[in-house]
Amino acid sequence: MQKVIALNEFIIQQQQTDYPAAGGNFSRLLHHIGIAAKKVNREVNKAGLIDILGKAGTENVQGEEQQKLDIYANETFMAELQASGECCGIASEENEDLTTFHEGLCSTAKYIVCMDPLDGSSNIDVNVSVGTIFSIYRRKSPIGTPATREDFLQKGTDMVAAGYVIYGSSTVLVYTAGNGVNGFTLDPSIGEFCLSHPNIKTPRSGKIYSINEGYYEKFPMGVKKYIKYCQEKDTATNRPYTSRYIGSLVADFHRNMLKGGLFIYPPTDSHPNGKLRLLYECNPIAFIAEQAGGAAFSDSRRTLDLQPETIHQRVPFYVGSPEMVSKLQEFLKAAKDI
Ligand code: AHM
Ligand code: MG
Repeated sequence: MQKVIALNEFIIQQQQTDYPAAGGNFSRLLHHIGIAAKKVNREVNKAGLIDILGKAGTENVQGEEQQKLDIYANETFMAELQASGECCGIASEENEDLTTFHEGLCSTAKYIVCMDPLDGSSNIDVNVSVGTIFSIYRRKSPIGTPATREDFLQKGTDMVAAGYVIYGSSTVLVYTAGNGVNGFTLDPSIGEFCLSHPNIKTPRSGKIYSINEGYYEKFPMGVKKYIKYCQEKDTATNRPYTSRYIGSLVADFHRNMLKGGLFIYPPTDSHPNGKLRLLYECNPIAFIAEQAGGAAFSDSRRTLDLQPETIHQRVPFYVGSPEMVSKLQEFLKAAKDI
């Protein structure tokens, strides 16, 4: 029988080989993220059977309508992170302010977490895949004191780990701790995330471009020209490419990372700085992309090099196969967009 490696076992093994002196704090944090993911998965899977689908009748800090599952996922991840005793603060898409823990179990916690508990949740009512995105940083302020804004406004290059969970036809948890990317599929029969995608590497180029073309008229000229380039026939470069856009970042990125492709969310009329949030959407995805051999840019800058200014800051985002990212940048430069 093939040996199954469960997420917890994998984390402990990695800790022993990569960080033999570590005390297990980080492993415990990831373990609790896994528990929260299983709880959210359970609710996402029975959506439709119980009264958890649909709008909650409230808005989040960005004026976006909250779905009931957004609130459930937020509360579940917050509770598990606190219960781990390893998290001293959380920035969440669903919370206007930071949440900090510095007493009791969390008095020695050294990690802060930025998260989008349920990304793409406007798709949930129609059974489209949604996801959780998270990033983990070491706090800069002294342990035992309330975490500060500066603890959260760290550059992506300071990230300790990042991951996402995709609740799709199967549920997959993908994470990196800066030493490659690994994916674990939830086996519902034993309730464990099992290693299914070891050492993920993205193709250097691909045939998929992902962008909401409904906003075409308002895109920067370089993006418009790049889309036309994707659509032109040229056998030498495998064009025309295929357009695939789910409208759920985790699902779009996951597909492109495995198959080769480019995800683009440029500035638009309604979102002049781009729609996606730097701290808990772009940076974790950028870290995973780079660890898989891909690239991630926000206009001319490497996303991970940006200095965050606010918790809910939005940036343009181009992520995927490295040769496709470079090609898009050529078009942006030629059109003087960047
Ligand atoms: P959300 O965090 O409110 O769910 O919004 C983020 C989502 C991403 O998953 C997706 O890439 C994007 O919004 C889709 O936006 P649009 O509908 O403008 O194409
Ligand atoms: Mg989101």
